[in-house]
Amino acid sequence: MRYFEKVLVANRSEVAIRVMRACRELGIETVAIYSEPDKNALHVKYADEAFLAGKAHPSASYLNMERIIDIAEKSGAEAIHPGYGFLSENYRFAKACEESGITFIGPAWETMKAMGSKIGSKRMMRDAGVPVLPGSEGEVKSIEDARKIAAGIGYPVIVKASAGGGGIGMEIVEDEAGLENAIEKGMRTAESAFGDSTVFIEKYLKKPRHIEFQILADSDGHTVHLYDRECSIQRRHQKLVEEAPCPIMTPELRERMSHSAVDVAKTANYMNAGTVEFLYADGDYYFMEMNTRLQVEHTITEMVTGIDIAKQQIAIAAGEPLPFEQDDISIRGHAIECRINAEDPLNNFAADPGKIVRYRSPGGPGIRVDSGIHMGYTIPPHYDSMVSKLCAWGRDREETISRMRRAIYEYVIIGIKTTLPLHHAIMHNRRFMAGDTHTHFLTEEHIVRNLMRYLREEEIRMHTLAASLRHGKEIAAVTTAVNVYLQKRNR
Ligand code: MV4
Repeated sequence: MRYFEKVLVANRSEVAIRVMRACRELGIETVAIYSEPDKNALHVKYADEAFLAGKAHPSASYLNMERIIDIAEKSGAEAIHPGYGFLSENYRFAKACEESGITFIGPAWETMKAMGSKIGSKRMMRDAGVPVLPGSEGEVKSIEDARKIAAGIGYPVIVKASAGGGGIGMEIVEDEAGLENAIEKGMRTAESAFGDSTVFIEKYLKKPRHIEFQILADSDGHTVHLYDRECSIQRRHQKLVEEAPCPIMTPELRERMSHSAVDVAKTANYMNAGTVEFLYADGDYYFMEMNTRLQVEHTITEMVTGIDIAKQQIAIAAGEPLPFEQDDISIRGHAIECRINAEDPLNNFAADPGKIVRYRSPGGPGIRVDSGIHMGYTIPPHYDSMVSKLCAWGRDREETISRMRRAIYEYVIIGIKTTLPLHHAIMHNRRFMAGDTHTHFLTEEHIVRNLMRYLREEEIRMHTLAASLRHGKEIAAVTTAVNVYLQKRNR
C-alpha cells in the first residue's frame, strides 16, 4: 500500500529522516524543507526533493507555515508530516493544511486545540472518569479563591500555566505565605512565554514518576495502546533516558493505566499516534497531558512491540483502519533510549555545536541509532541540541543495560562534547540498575556532580579530545588537558 504518492516532511535532522524512512518503505516520494544553514544536512540528502524554506531562524524556515504549504503545493505533496517540535502541535498549522486541501499527518486540528489547553484537557478527562490531581476547578481567578483551594487540598501545591509546556510558568508553593507571589510569577511567565496568563493550581507531588502510554487511533475511532514508557530521568524538563516498558509496571497497574489512556484518547476523539502522560506516586496515577505528535522516544516502543509507529501514522492519515486489535499487540523484552545531545555535561550542559571530526556509530545485536549527524558534519547552533538517539533492546532489562553500556563504549563522537559520558554514568548507577528512578533522580543521585568518578580514563580522554581537536590544539596540549581532568577526578 502506498497511501500517498508524495509526502512533505516539515522538520529537520533525525526525525525528518525517521519519517522519510517510513515513506521510503511505503514507496512514497519525499520532499524535504531546509533552512540556509541546513543545506548540507542529512535529511536534505535523504529526500527525493528538497526546497529551501528560509533563513536560519525557525520562524523564517521550519515554522514558516505559508512557505511550507506553498512548497507542498508546488511540489505536489498531498500530505505533510510535522515530526516533533516546530509545527507538530500547532493547531493553526493543521487547520491551514486542511484549508489548503493538504492532509496533515496528525489528529484533527480541533483535537490539537483542545489538548493544547491544560485546564480544558484536565477538565475533559476528569469528567470522563480519568484520575486527575485535586486542584482548582479551572482558572485561578483571585488570590482569595486560590487560598481556599490550596487550604482545601493541602500544601505543597503547584501553579501551572494552562497554555504551558516544558515546565514554563510552573511554581511550587510550600505554604500560604508563598502563594500570592507564585501565582503572580506564574502568570507573568505564562503571559510572556505563551501570550496567555491563565494559570491553575493542583496538589504538588514531591517525587513522582513520569509514566506514559503510546496510543494509536484510526479515523474510525478504533483505539489501541502500545504499552508504557518510563521517562522520569530528565534535566530541566528535557528527557535524557527513556525505557519501555516502565520497570515498576505490574499487570494490575497496567490494566488500570492503559484503560485510562485509551479513555483519554477516545474522549478527545483522537486520531493518529499519540501519548498520554501520567504522573505516578505511591500506587496512584494522574492524567497530566496528551501529546498529539510522534514523540522522540517512540523508538523504544517500536523495539518492544515490533510496530512501526511512523508508518502507522501515515496509514491512519490516509484513512486506513488499524490492522490489529488490542489483543494482537504484545511486548517482548525491554528497550532503553539515551538522547545524545551536543552539550557539555561537565559545564552545566552548555550547548556545544560544531564540526564532527571523528565519528563511529555503534552496531551489533539489539542496537538502533537514529541520528542526523555523520563524519565531517557541522552541527548548526540554531536548533535543538539533540543530535542522535542511541537505543538498545534486550530480552530483559539487564541485557538491555549491558548492551547500552557496550554501545556507549563503541560510540565515538569527536569534535563536540556530548551527553555520552553522562549516559555512561547513568547506566552504571545502582539505583538506575534497580529501576528506582523518579523525576529528581539526576540531582538526588548527584550524577552530574560525580560524573568524573563514574568515568574511566578512556571516556575522559575522549571527552577532552573532543574539544581539543575542535580547537586545533597540539597533541601535547591534549595530553595536558586529559591529565588535568584525571587529577580533578582523583582528588
Ligand atoms: C507536576 C509535578 C508534581 N506535581 N505536577 C513538569 C513538566 C510538566 N509537564 C509537568 N511537570 C510536573 N508536574 C504536580 N502536580 C512534577 C512535575 C515535574 C516533572 C514531571 C515529569 C517529568 C519530569 C518532571 C520534573 C520535575 C517536575
